[in-house]
Amino acid sequence: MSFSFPSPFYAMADTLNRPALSFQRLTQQLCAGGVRLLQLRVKQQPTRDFVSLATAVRRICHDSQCTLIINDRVDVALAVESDGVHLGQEDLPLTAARKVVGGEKIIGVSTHTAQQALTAEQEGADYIGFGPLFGTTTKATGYTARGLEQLQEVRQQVHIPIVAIGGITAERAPAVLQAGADAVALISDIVLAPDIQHRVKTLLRQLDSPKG
Ligand code: 3NM
Repeated sequence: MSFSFPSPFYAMADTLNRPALSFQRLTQQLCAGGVRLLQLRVKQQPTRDFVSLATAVRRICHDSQCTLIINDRVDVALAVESDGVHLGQEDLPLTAARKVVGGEKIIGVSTHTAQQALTAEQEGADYIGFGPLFGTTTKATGYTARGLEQLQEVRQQVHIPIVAIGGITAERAPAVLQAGADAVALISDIVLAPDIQHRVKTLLRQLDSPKG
């Protein structure tokens, strides 16, 4: 069965090393703002800590009917019974990940070129990430900004849902959907906002009105 995003906002729970902000608190604020799809992006934590905070985040998401995707780690996704897992180009290859998690879990793959996008689709990804769409300092992707035109080209070539990522703001988000993305992922614009819940609501309003 083909997958579709439950929301055009794909939230990313990444605390960006803000010591005052825990993953749990961030997830609570995102869900309170109306998030229905969230990736837990944990990069520098021992596996035990990742599992323990993923368990807490899973509970919050479950209570808010929010789909939870775990970044990078198939084992953590299985352990906490998340809805899915998101893989980078350097992580477990898609076909291997599918063998491990079976057919039920959502698998998304980060892609940066049309070729990577096509490969991910052929190998059975449920959706792809495409980026960096604009300039970003949040992640050193090794790729220049792809821009809306490349997004449009990828949209013409793949049929699975696309979440665009990288340098997107609430104000720019409607144009990204118009260029063919099914969802937008934002980190710094949301996580660094003084009032995260309010910023989420602003974004969701922008995405609701076609012209932003
Ligand atoms: N992946 P911000 S860009 C996590 O291109 C991530 O695959 C990217 O953060 C990719 O919204 C990126 O702060 C960072 O720019 C997105």
